[in-house]
Amino acid sequence: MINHLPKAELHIHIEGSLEPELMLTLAERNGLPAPFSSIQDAQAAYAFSDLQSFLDIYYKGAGVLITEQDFYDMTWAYLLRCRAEAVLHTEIFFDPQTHTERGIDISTVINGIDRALQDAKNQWGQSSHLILCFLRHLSSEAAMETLEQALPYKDKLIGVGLDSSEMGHPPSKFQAVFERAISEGLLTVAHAGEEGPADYIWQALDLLKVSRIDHGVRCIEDEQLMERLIAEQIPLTVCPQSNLKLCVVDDMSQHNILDLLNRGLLVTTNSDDPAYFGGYLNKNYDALVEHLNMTQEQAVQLARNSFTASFLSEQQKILFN
Ligand code: ES4
Ligand code: ZN
Repeated sequence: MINHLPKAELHIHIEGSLEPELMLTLAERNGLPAPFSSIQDAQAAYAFSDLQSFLDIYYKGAGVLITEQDFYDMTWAYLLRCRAEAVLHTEIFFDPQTHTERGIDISTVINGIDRALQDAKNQWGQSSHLILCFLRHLSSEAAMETLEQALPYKDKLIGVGLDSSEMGHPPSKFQAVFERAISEGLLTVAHAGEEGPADYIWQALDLLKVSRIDHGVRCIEDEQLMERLIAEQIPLTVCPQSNLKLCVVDDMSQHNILDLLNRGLLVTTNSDDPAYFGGYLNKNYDALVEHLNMTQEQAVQLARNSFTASFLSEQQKILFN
């Protein structure tokens, strides 16, 4: 039943949907050394101890993406998953700096992803938005430069976000960049409270003016913050399988997502980097049923929240609900 529930996905890094099989195909197509000698080797390497240990492998994997067609093929594979899993709407993150730092033009990245989104929309009505993420381990100047490079493609973007290594890179570092993005009419989100403290969630809200918090599970450590998130119905895009694989939680049975839901927070469930964390959106719903005894009603609430928390217009939300 849950697998067929109409859902939206609000936290998916498109580079994190690059499966080992396609990675090896693209490496060969581009005449590059394969990041792994086999699919089995790749899967064996996907044993992470924290966020950084994952990011090191994730950026290496993204190195096989060279041409516009590569970005198209990666995005297309994810969109086929959306169709198969009743993900009627998806808001996709991409990391341009992972590619521009390697000499790939931002137009190659955006045009490849966008062409796949348009084809899926035309072929089966797939709804989607695209969110440009800044890498927070790089400088705020580099983020500002990336924003400038992206502005000619502004019409293809709904907003900007902040991802990569959280500790030591607080939201405050990017306040000026986000102010500029907002002045250009872009919405804002940020990863906060995944590994970082609750204070980073406050900063994301107050300094970056975010509409949603990505992850945010450490909000539970700050009761005043909890009350604000409930009162203002600020969405959290929680990623259970990601939190397990990156050791944010020791065991899925200890995940706080249903506690947050029951307290009245607007929480959603998402796959984050499905090729690396062992599954797409339905796998994340299934894990909550298996390990947290999630009820049918709670699953329906999460699915409903995913549309409520989306950047669809109020009119579009009515059509989906
Ligand atoms: C990410 Cl799980 C996670 N956290 C922060 N940045 C990311 N980029 C891709 N996945
Ligand atoms: Zn993420």
